[in-house]
Amino acid sequence: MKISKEANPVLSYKDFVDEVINDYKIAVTSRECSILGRREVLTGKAKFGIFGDGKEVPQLAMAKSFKNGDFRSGYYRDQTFMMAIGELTPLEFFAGLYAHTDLNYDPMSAGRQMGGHFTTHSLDNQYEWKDLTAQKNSSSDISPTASQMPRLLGLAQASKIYRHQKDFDSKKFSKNGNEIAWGTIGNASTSEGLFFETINAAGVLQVPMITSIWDDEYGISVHAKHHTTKENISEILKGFQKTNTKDGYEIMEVKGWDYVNLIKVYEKAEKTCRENHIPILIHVTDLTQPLGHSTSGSHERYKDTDRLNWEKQFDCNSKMREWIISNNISSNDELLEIEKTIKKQVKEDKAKAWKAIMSINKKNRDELLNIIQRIDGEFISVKVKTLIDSLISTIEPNKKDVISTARKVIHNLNKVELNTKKELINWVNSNDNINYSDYSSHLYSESKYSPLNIKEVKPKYNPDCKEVDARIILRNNFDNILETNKNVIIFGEDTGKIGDVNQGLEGLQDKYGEVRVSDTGIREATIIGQGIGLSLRGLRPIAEIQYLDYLLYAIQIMSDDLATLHYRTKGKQKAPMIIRTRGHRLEGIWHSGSPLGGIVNFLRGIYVLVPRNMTKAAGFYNTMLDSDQPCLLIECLNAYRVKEKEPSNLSEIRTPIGEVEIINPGNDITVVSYGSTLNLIQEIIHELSEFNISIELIDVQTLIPFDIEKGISKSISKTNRLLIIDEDVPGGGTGFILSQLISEQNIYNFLDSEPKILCAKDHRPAYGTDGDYFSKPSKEDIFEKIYEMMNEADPHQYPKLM
Ligand SMILES: Cc1ncc(C[n+]2csc(CCOP(=O)(O)OP(=O)(O)O)c2C)c(N)n1
Ligand SMILES: [Mg+2]
Repeated sequence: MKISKEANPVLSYKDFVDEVINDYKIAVTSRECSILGRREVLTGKAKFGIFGDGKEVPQLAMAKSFKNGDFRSGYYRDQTFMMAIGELTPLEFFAGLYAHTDLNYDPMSAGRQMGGHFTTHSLDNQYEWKDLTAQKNSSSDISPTASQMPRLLGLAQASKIYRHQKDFDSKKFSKNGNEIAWGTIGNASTSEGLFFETINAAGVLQVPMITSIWDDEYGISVHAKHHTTKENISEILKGFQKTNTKDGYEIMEVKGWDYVNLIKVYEKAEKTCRENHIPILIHVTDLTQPLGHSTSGSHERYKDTDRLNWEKQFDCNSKMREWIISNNISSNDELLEIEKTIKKQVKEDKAKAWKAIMSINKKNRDELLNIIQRIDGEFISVKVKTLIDSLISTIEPNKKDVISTARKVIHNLNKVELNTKKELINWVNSNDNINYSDYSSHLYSESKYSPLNIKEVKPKYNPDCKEVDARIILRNNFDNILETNKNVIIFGEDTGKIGDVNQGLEGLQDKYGEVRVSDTGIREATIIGQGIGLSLRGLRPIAEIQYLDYLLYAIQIMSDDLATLHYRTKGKQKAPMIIRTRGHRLEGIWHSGSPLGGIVNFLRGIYVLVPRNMTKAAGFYNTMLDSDQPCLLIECLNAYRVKEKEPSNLSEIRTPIGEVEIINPGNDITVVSYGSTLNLIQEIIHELSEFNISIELIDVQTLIPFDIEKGISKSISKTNRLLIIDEDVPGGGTGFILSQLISEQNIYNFLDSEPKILCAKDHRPAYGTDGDYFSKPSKEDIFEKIYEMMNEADPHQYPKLM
């Protein structure tokens, strides 16, 4: 047998034996990591473990066909694959298990993710793209089952785009679109909608995507009979099979312990997929879970004796071992020797990983004790002494033990003035910086491309400039973008042929072709997944979600995947996509929502931009495309046909991020709002002035990040009154704004009266003009609320209205 004909056309018998033995060593190493990893959790050194045992052999086969430039999007069982492609060592495996915060030890997430969540580094230390065609790539795993699927679609589609559209800048990302996106998923996770949505979309798009299903018949304790019709996922997906006349999938099935056939199947799949961009599904059956699902329980609770016995017999590593001996590739004694050596090596690596963490923690502890022990004895209370003794007796302290002791000691020295106490406080503060960097950095771009570094360019207007429907400004701006930024592609429902439902892209598919401006199926989660995957491979997608109300279908993947990506890789991957949507006030429950409270809270990690008009929106698109930060941009649904003046410098305008704008200066009340509601408020400013009320109206413009220069509190320091208005439910967007103003801008001292909020009713907005009027803040509501605040301030001049 030749293991890999393609890679090794003249493989000698010795090379063949070496390759098999090397594979076996990887399988044994991986298994040993699982066994020792489980023990580390059960003895309390690590918190949680979920390992790759029972799935080793198919991953060796997959790794053989995985080439430079390819991408994996998988899940927590793939440690053997990561070892086989040279991206995970046992030392790193244990460093991850112990949550080492140094990327040099845990390159997967610097301790931010639990073990079993793998990644490779796409960015160098300056946040520039590495040459992804010269390395094997894995997108960063996340825990929600099947959530690796949406981005897999985009990773695969990038190859198709690079192959067919040559003017994209593909140097670091693709060689003629030859790269495959490899997905892995557990059998039970195929029950998720995200799986089916992705499989269908990849079939439609015909992208180079190979999805392997690791089938061990269970999802934790739940058997396949509760998960999958006919208990067989490849059987029920047969309708997707390609025929002579219709595009579709190649579907393959193979036993997970059958080393030889696995290699053959993967080689065949690779060739078909890489050359012809045909999506492939490989159903790998007969897998086992020898150590149980995770460290949280044991599988003896739910598998019967027959099943447990079968799993022992069909353990893929044991079967591979049997095959090696029966084919005289090696002997039992030789294999025993190999296994012994590996066990010893893994044990040593485990010890090294632990020592690396402990040496930092012990150094911290010694530094702390050195300071505390210099505090004059008379100030050491019994309580403080107990704290110190407890820390000294903790043989293997974690960071928390050390810092929490330091802080408690400071609490107990509250009435004492001492130089050593100051030293102690300084020590804690300096650790705060380190701990911030270890646990809280990289939520947003920290590179030189951060949008916060991009300067505002204001729109200019010719003296004879005409007013146009605002959508024209947006369309002309997208035209400029597509013309000048070759890596931008725009897609969504009704985005291509008709140029979106509000014609902000009218005519642009004709001008730039179907690759650059395209229609998608109705599948919000995978529209976002496409965007994530494409941007992980250097494209600049603008993914359109037709209405803000339907963002809820996509919010899970935005929250779990996109929003955490840069953070969970500690800056080693980025997906600077733009999510374009339209929302706020129109008609009916599902076309006028403005659920910003949910959005801003779910999407920390993604900028949330809420332009009040299309000129502002155009400037935001331009700013964000100069940056490397993902964002959600919400256009006002009722503003496309409102007239706006068209700037003469459209392609140059840049709307600043994190800056509020005072759109009406005033003295009595600071009124804060955003999006469509602003226009209503603007419309009553004149009426208010007739009642001798002057409001300072502030457009927040960007909810995340929020008012970095603290413009709102400056305004409140002048007016001493605050009213926040939006059209979200109570406690939604307005709650977020108020909490920002209290915690970041300390507005309490500036206020002469209670801060007020005006927002929509608790329910979704009812349909029609009247539904809108009685569900959301109306002009009369706004007027009365403002007047009421003036009445409270000066009842004489502003007598009660009603
Ligand atoms: C959305 C979601 N629901 C539930 C879980 C908890 N969970 C983690 S793994 C798992 C079972 C997955 O089984 P399967 O896909 O067959 O993979 P296996 O562990 O068997 O390899 C469940 C229910 C989760 N991580 N995400
Ligand atoms: Mg399973």
